[in-house]
Amino acid sequence: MKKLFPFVIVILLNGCAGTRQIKTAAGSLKDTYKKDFLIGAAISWRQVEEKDPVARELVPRQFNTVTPENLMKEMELTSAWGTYDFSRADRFVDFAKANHLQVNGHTLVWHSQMPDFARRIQSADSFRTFFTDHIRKVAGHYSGKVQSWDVVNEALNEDGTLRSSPFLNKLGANYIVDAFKLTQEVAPNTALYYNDYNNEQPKKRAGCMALIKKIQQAGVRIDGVGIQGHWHVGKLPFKDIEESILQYAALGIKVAITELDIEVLPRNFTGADVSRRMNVGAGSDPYANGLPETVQKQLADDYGQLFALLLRHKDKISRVTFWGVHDGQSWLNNWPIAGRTSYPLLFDRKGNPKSAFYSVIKAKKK
Ligand code: 9MR
Repeated sequence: MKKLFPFVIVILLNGCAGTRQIKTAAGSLKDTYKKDFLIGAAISWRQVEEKDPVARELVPRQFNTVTPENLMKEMELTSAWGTYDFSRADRFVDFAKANHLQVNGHTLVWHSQMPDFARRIQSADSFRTFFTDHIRKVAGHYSGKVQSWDVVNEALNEDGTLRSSPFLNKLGANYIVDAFKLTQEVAPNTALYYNDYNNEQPKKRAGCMALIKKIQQAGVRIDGVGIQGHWHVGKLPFKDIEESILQYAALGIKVAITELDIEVLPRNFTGADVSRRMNVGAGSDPYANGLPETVQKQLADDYGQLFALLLRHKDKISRVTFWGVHDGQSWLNNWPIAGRTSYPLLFDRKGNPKSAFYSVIKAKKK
């Protein structure tokens, strides 16, 4: 009987309450990785409002940090010069506090999702006023309430040069240093990150390293770099990821995986440039009726291998955040083609753990 004891408990629990108890028996990500790094998820307004019952159950149990998927972006906070509405973002912060979750602010400076009025500003002086006021206002408002900020998001091209944007074009190449300096002044106790996709790739990584060094040489604080981690099943660049962790950490900063998901649907390019789209074609939504076992397994293997790699470098990693709580919420259902059925995360649409979830748990136990 002694030997059978744990099995009996699991069977009893399963018998009593169906799938809910299977999840409990499977363990939790945040507890499994509690000595290694934070485990997070991006959450939506609907989830903050607690209208997504699957997320309501999973978020407090599985994660210890959250990122607002959209709620703190420029366009969400201000739509007219000098006017700010923090009500929804504040509700997000309250939700995090009530559920004992840390918060990563996302994001202060991004060329996408800018309010129309800011896009229309012609003069460089006025644009600088908008830029300065925005950072002071937003980072100041959340000082002491968010543990980290993605200060600048996606400022680099694939070849490592600076991306053409209203920020670069109106403020010049030093705007990134300025952004970190302004944030540091109003949020002295918040960890400051530069965040991008594909910055594990050698050319973009070199540009990212140069950017980080430039900030440091200006005597301005930068605490970490975010590698977003929008990867594709069967094609994870493990070698580049490992090399990047080592190189970034050698600059004296932490590395976070900030927007992790693994796409299983066909796409003819990599990365996460939201302005890129693909046309609907034959076979562009192949798994509308379910994910084949072979792909499910490949997804699980990729996730397992990735977490094993991250664990080897846990001293350099601060956080791993998934870009969504469950498959039903993922942006990949609507990008780069709207209305597809994607399966990039660890929990399915009903909140049940997938094979990939068990691989991530097992990676720790090995
Ligand atoms: O997941 C976000 C989606 O809901 C938005 O429509 C989209 C457009 O701005 O942004 C998505 O999040 C992006 C993140 O803010 C920055 N890196 C790429 C992410 C996926 O596009």
